[in-house]
Amino acid sequence: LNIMQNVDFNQILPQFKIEGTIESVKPLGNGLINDTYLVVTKEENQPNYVLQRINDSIFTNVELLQHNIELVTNHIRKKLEAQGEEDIQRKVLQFVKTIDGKNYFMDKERRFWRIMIFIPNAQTFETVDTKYSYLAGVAFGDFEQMLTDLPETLGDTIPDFHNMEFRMKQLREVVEKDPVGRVDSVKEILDIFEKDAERMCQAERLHREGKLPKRICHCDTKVNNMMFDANDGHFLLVIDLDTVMPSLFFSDYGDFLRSAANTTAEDDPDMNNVHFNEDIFKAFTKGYIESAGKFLTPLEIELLPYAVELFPFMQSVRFMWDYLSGDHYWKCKYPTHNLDRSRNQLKLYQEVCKHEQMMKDYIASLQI
Ligand code: GN1
Ligand code: MG
Repeated sequence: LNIMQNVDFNQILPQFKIEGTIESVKPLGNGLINDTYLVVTKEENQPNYVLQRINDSIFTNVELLQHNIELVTNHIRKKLEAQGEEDIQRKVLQFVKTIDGKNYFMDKERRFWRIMIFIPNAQTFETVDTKYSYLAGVAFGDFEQMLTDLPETLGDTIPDFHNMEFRMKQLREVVEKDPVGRVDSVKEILDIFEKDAERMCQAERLHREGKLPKRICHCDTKVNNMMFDANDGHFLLVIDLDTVMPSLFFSDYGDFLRSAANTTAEDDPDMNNVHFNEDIFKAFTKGYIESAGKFLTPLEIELLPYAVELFPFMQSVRFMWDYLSGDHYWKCKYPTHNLDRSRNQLKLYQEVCKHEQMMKDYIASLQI
């Protein structure tokens, strides 16, 4: 096998109980955090695999991370079996154990690896139309529903991950230190953050007051984390389970619209391209309320428009934090990549805010 990015796959792959003869290993997808490879086997009747190097500077507790994922996938698999689902292999991720029976492998360089079975005949999208948005809405509601009775509580893979108060604190700390001297150039943006910070932190306050529960969410519901059948487009499964953990329930709803209802990519440097797509909002919301409406509280439903505003705002703050820190978190292709991402998400936030009344009216119309 070839050696890619200084990785000797011959050291890693034999550690896992994979079946078939390995033909090739090549990079897969465009994740911004982990490195992902497709492992192709020669035999027709053997699966292909997805090998991932877990970014352990972000997921510092790999043991907990993999434990969470195992609990979640096992739980979903049981539910699907009980429902008599026939296509289980394509409806939930299946991780492959190592020869020692573990769900990850640490190599000599202390790099962490995991393998899952490749989902055949499936596709992901970077953008969605209204039909897929509607399906995604139903799917995320169902996904959360299946996890409402998970018997064990999941650990916080990344503590305070979607906690807006924490994200503001992180930002303020880096602004204070200004380690790479970029603060002066972004003062105007920082002022906008500060102006709206208190309003954006209302969910954490409501949680502290006991009014808003934290339950198990996916916490990374970008469009490209869902898979659909390659032939007829029916929804298959939710992937990228790294951040499945207790969070505010409207997390997944808000975060999906952050990527799906943006009329351009999250890193488009031309802010004139950034608008909020009302039709995508409506289609997704319809699907989500149809499935999740059964278990959301009235307050959670009331806060849905707020969630659509919160996620681009939070993402803008997070990208800015990384920009001011010197770009250690997200992979960057050029020096102001994180700055462009931050400006893009701030513009999206401002666009969403203009649609607040429309969102409220639409949600109210669905519940009648
Ligand atoms: C990261 O791993 P990926 O690319 O799906 C990030 C999300 C951000 C997203 C922005 C663990 O997701 O929270 O919304 O980038 N995941 C983590 O593109 O920080
Ligand atoms: Mg992803």
